[in-house]
Amino acid sequence: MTAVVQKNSKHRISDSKDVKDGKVGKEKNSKEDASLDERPVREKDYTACSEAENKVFVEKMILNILSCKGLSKQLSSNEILRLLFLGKRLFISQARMVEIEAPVRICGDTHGQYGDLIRLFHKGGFPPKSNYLFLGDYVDRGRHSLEVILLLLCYKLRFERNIFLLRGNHECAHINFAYGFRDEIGHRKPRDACVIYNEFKEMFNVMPLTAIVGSRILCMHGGLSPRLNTLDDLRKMPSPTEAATDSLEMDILWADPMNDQTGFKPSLRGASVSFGPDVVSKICKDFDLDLIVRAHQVVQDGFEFFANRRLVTIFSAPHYCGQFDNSGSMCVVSEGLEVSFDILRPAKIEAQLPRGVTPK
Ligand SMILES: [Mn+2]
Repeated sequence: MTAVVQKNSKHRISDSKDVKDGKVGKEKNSKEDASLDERPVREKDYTACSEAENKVFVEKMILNILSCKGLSKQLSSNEILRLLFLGKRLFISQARMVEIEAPVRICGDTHGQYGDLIRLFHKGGFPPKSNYLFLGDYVDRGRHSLEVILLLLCYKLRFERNIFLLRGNHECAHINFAYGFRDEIGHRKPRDACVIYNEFKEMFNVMPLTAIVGSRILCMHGGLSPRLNTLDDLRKMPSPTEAATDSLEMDILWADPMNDQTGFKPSLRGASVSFGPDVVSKICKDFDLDLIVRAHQVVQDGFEFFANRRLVTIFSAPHYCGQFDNSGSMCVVSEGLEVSFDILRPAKIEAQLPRGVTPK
């Protein structure tokens, strides 16, 4: 695919090492007769773990999830809560707009399609062999949201400078309560569903919303906003945030490009805005950018350009929901900031499912 961006040497990863305290751990209802291993531990139990102990723990969780024998059996509630505690602590410590070096592979929506996530890694290389930036929407719709978000979280914890996870609009509680994730937790961890769901919500609220690759490629889940005036607006976005209506955060998570319009208009989704090609051109010029990469919409080939190749939509869930025959793709950004695409054709049968799930 054509190179659309140019080289820039000022690549830097700006993750702070400062780790602020997060908090996790709600006492279980005492009437529940949980075994010691299954009982969620208190915050002090997590914070007492050394970095070395956490590393061994995360490596074990990666192997457990990849073993595909069924996450409900492989990961206890306690282990999930410990991962969420570590994830929240890491996201709080990092910049609101993550600044990433190339090369990196940028992925769009995955939506609980765990088998397809594994196909993406088989194609692109499992972390840390390749660097990744995911643009959100890990949960809802598909049947294996827990595997998708927890595997990605484990990789983030183990290789924090090789994989970056942005938040999508489905990482918002009012959405994932209604579109599958809350129900999946309820079915698979019924006894601890409330506390697990609440900890996911708190972690999602502190995930970063934007990334910039090589100072030239701006990335987010949804799109642009009339409230966006400088890159510092993105660096200074509030955290935690529930991305309320009529806010910059909401537009970053929800907005869509729209042909045949100029400027911003209310979105046909009934939330946020849509924006014309002129908005993309102006932002690229004003912010000195070559390309905007976003996700959020199903596109037939897995990627689709807009605004004279100044914006591209990436979608990484092939055969979406079992109802579309779309391909998925990854946007491959080379060290010299050249852009190409790896395509996943829709598979009839979702590969490597952890449990006996009927083909979509
Ligand atoms: Mn979305």
